[in-house]
Amino acid sequence: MAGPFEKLKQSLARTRVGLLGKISQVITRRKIDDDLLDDIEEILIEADVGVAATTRLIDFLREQASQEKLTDVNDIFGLLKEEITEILSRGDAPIFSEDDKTPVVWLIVGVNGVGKTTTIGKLATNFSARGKMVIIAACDTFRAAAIDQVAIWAERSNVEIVKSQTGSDPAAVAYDAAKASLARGADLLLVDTAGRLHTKSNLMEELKKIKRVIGKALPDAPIYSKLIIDGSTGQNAISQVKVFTEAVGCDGIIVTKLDGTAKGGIIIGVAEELGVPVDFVGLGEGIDDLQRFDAGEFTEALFE
Ligand SMILES: Nc1nc2c(ncn2[C@@H]2O[C@H](COP(=O)(O)OP(=O)(O)OP(=O)(O)O)[C@@H](O)[C@H]2O)c(=O)[nH]1
Ligand SMILES: [Mg+2]
Repeated sequence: MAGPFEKLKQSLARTRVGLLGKISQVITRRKIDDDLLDDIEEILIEADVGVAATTRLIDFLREQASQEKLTDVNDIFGLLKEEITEILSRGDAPIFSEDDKTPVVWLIVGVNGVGKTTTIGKLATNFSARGKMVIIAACDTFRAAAIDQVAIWAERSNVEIVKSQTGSDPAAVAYDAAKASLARGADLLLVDTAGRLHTKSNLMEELKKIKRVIGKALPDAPIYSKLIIDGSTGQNAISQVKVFTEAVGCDGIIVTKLDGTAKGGIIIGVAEELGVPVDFVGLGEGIDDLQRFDAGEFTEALFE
């Protein structure tokens, strides 16, 4: 079986072709001039790296060229790798902090179908394997079958779940789950929420209410909002981060479905533009297909 780094490399294959494959095509036997930088700029934009990060990368290459640190086209990769690692590192943060009071709460939010529930299953498995006591709150009471779906994940990862009926108030479920986490001495409460269009303000209000209610039940507990982004979304991810951040904050993002997309460059765009840390990446539908994000490793896998 492939190791985690091998898996990451395989998952990034299409993104790598779209980004580095195209760059290697344009640099063949060409000298470093504005034309070449324009072509690289276009490739970065097309690969969903975003305007801010692309500008930064091109400016960096131009500056290196003017200082004659960049004279050979083949050095372009090394320099890009260095600067991309730098961009992604700014978003690197610890998952649990030493002085967190438990239970720590992770409010898992994001638009429809991005992989919130699946990611909760993966996280529950991951953390309980590391000896943390995890409880899941089934707060997607909106979509029929959502409660069963998350309950299956709870069973697979062997963690407790607090749930109610479809149609019941998600904030009430959140409150019960928060109280249960405290009573049982849980380390982590993972809150599954209903998918919502970030443009629907009433649904965003509901999320705020869930967060508020948990804060009442657990006045000392840190409540982190983790935004799930579908890696194949492209530039829309930026506005999703902005809107969710306005509603409930955004303490970290988890980028799913990086396997099979050519748009993985969005991670670089989000890190540069919004400075939000990437906590994990999702690389498949299975319970083990979640990896802790590491800027150096990610760039290494992207460039190999
Ligand atoms: N390939 C791949 N598929 C994924 C990944 N994460 C989730 N999925 C799939 O994406 C689909 C939606 O996942 P869910 O976890 O139900 O998404 P959700 O955000 O909870 O959806 P709603 O609750 O309806 O908003 C499922 O078919 C998952 O198997 C991933 O990292 N890679
Ligand atoms: Mg869901």
